[in-house]
Amino acid sequence: MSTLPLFDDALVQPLSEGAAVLRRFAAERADTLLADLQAVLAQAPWRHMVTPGGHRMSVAMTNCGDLGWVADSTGYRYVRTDPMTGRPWPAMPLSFVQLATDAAAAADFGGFVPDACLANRYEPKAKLSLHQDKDEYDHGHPIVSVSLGIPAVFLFGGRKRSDPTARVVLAHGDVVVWGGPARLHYHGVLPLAPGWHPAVGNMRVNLTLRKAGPATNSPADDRGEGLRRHRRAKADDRGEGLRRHRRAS
Ligand code: MD3
Ligand code: FE
Repeated sequence: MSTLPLFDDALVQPLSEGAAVLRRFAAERADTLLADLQAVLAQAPWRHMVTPGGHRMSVAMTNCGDLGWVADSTGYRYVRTDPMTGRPWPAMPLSFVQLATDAAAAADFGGFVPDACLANRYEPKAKLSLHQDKDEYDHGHPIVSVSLGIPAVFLFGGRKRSDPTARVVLAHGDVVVWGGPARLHYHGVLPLAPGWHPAVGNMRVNLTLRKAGPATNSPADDRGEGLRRHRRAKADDRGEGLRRHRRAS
């Protein structure tokens, strides 16, 4: 007996092994996601973080969930408390969790449950330089990204900064899932062109849903510490600082 597909295959565009664009996957949920984001912003407003190199990021950011990504003079990391308010990050809205789990499943990553959402706000000219996402505890989990508002040109490279990059336009409601071999690929966003979207105005918002921390309250905690130690040893073997490749300028 046949089953209905969860998502139209024609709207799935593979980018590389482990990475797929799900065109308009979040379109019908966009208004709910945006309303839930407004509630997050009331507790944890947009802010421009400053990199360890002293550069103010052109993209404004905030977080929700158990862990939030921050940049400051000492580096890049996930923390439980918003440094701006001293309070825990707002809870992750159920609409975000549901979207992440559904999109990951449609891209064949079943059982994905995010514990962190980094929200990015692009105003015209804002950009994100080529970087890898390496601050999460276990790179075995995928990242789900949701684009809302005016379109942006996304750059998708390879495992080395010098690898060639493909350009992909990401529009309102598009979802991208990055896992497997694509998880550590370099990527970035070109400076945003001016535009207008009826639901979002003159900006682009990107939600990145992540599993940033170790599994908790389970024997997997022990496995997790073993994994962390293993990775540290590997990085030492390569004589490579953990943060060396991350978000340079
Ligand atoms: C490819 N954000 O927040 S989302 C980021 O559009 C980030 O705001 C971009 O890069 C944005 O770190 C791109 C797409 C994305 C997220 C994670 C990835 C692409 C990725 C991890 C590995 C490879
Ligand atoms: Fe990234």
